[in-house]
Amino acid sequence: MAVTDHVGYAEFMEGVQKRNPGQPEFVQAVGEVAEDIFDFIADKEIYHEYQILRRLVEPDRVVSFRVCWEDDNNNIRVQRGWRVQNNNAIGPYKGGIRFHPTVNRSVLKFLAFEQTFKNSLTGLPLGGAKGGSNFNPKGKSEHEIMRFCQSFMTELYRHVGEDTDIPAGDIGVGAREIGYMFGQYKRITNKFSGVLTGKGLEFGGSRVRTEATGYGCVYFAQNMLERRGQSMDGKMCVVSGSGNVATHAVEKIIHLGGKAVTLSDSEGFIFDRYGIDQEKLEWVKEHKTHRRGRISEYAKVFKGSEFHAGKRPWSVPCQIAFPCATQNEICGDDARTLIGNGCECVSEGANMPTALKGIRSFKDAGLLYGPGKAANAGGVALSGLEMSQNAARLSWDEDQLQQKLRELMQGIHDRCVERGGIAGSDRIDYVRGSNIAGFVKVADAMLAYGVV
Ligand code: NDP
Ligand code: 2IT
Repeated sequence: MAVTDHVGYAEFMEGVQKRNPGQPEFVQAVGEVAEDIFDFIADKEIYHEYQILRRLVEPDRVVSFRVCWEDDNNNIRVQRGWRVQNNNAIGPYKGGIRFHPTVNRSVLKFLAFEQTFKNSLTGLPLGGAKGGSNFNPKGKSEHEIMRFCQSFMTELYRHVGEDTDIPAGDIGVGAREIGYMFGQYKRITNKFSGVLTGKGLEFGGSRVRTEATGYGCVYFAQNMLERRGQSMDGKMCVVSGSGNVATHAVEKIIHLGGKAVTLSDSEGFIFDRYGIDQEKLEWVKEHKTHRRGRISEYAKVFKGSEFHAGKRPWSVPCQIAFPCATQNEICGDDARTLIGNGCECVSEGANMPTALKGIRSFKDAGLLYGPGKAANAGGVALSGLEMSQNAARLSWDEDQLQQKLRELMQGIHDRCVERGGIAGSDRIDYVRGSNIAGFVKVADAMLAYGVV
């Protein structure tokens, strides 16, 4: 094959911009990864020759479909659904489903792209995908949620399967929604298979899957700290979000002796000067998951806490920050505020919560900075273990799975260290480490397949 002219990073990104108009989140995610990959493959002609990066930024397919459902007042409602199957070089497509009004093609393409690197980094045989809908679950009745999930699966079922594509939860999709979708899949196909992960324990779900993302992202912080001879003990922690990832991050912070003082949702954040203990956390879980309440209520229930409407928690001084809500929730100014207040470590439970300017600030300040594709990979890793259990028709016990989660997070951390060393320093660039480690496995599998 002829030696190709190398396209530089700037020219490559210009092409990505041009081919993906109106998709800022996708372009942002590609830009962050491509910078490191260009550097890494500068002297590796084969990756250029086979256009590996150019192929990785073009999803294998994007399926877009209509989702019709009937609300409680018998109005016909129409939503848009998608499944973005980014890459299946190292395993079947795998990634969550998000129900949120901000969901669009750009958001799902960024998430599916990130997922490809994240899943590779886990060391498990999982490709990358993401799906979802612009459906807003807020304020919907139980039956409306059920009808929507069933209608969503009525189309999605033809694109997924236990060896093809295995969706799971994400924002707005938890155990309840997975149950409705699994029930509909089973009904349509007459198959009981591990087509979704995050299932209830009664029908093939795995222990520890619910906790895995939040716990994993605190383990990742702990791993980064331990490498510097430090621990979580006594550390002041600021957490955003109050959903699955945030609440389980707080739980693990408590287990490891840290002090979590904030939680948030789309309306603002609460600050609890006494710290969020297990009892208060149980209230939050019940309030957010079962009563679908707002986090502002926390300040009315617990003395010593206050609610800050319309604000994010990054102005609260802390040593460790755990962004666990959504993308781009830490902008450049927020990052500078965190650094100015003495923050030493950031571990991302959410996907791409830090904007590019924020990442640059964290790197320049030498923070221990664990990007989402590494720090929040515990969730999908446990999903991988749920798939293994389903395939074997077994269910592993709690202790075994808790131990496996710790090992998986340590493995992910160590792969970042292996690829992310900074010359002339003992510091690690976890962004570069995760991007390169995630890339190499996928790229080498793609080389083995030839031009497909
Ligand atoms: P949940 O739906 O359980 O919770 C989401 C939380 O984030 C809620 O508190 C929500 O507030 C808040 N939030 C969502 N969107 C916004 C927004 N646009 N602005 C401000 N706050 C917002 O989702 P998860 O906890 O599962 O997911 C949180 C993050 O973690 C996401 O980035 C997700 O992609 C990522 N993640 C999740 C994994 C999982 O296993 N669940 C695995 C890996 C990553 P409100 O209630 O007001 O909407
Ligand atoms: O972003 C993610 O990694 C998830 N939402 C979990 C995906 C999964 O398949 O468990």
